[in-house]
Amino acid sequence: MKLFCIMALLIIAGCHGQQSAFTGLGPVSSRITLLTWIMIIGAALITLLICALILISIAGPAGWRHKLTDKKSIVWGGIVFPVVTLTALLVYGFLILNAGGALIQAENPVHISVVGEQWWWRVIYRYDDGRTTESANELRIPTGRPIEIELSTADVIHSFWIPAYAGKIDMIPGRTNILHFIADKPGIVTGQCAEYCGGAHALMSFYTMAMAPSEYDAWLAKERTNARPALEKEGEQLFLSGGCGGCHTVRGIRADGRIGPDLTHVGSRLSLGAGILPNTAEGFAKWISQHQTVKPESLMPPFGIFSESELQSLSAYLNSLE
Ligand code: HEC
Ligand SMILES: [Cu+2]
Repeated sequence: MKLFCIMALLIIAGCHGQQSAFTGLGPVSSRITLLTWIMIIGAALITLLICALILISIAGPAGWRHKLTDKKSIVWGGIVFPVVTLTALLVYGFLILNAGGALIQAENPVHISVVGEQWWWRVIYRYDDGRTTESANELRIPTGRPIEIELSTADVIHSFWIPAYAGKIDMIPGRTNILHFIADKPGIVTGQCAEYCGGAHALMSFYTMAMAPSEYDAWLAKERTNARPALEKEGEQLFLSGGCGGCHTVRGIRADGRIGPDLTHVGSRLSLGAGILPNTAEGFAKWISQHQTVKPESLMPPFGIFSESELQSLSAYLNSLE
């Protein structure tokens, strides 16, 4: 019993905060939360009713017991009631599945594509003029506007889930799935890959930051620009000579690799390694020297080639890419 209580407490504690479907920060997730409550409370009431009926059938007065075996009771209680309840829930569930889509028709949505990669997220902001800007492991969105996210994958099946805003949708090879939602107010929440996708699946997280529309526009304008000229010349040199540019893009310098995350403005992001390390100079140093320990199986090759001071300047350079 004690163990059960502890487990239950742990599970309930997991429901709180940044990564919870009960937070309901937008109209889509609020509807999902309402459906969840209807299911939980409904299931509890029906369970109580069944328990009462069992008790009556065992120890109730003879008249009541007789009534229970009535053909009428069986047809109404055993067939009509479950069919009507389950059909109503099914229809309601379909309406909720469609809730995001209905929101979008009203207004011109913000277009973002997210590509699942083992084990990080490629995020592409799409503009009306057809141009794009790439980022990674973080989604920034304006509040109050419908968001349309195109979900695809570069390798295996992943599942994109921001519980505070919407239900999860799989990223399936060869397909593009669409997710719609709205963020009601500014704030930061986390999301997670929700489909086992290999070794570092549990370490495939990301942040979502909802911003006031004017702040978002200013941020996006900055995100579109090239990397600022390096203050850390030595760090930039190490980045280029270390071969980092073969896999990473830093717009504005000779680094246009497409295998790993775009690092043009990596210093302004909220985390490193898909939600694994803090975005600080120490975080960068730790990522470069120990990513195979903090994120085992990560597809970035180990780099043991840098001396301590080289590691410092390389990290300072990356941290300055705001
Ligand atoms: C063979 C390709 C490859 C090379 C070369 C490479 N990386 Fe990476 N890098 C990756 C991949 C893939 C990831 C994503 C790993 C993950 O999160 O699972 C990554 C992630 C990162 C991140 C975290 C980015 C983020 O958005 O969180 C940083 C910082 C980084 N690399 C820096 C470097 C530096 C510095 C070098 C050169 C010393 C380098 N990388 C060389 C493939 C590479
Ligand atoms: Cu996964």
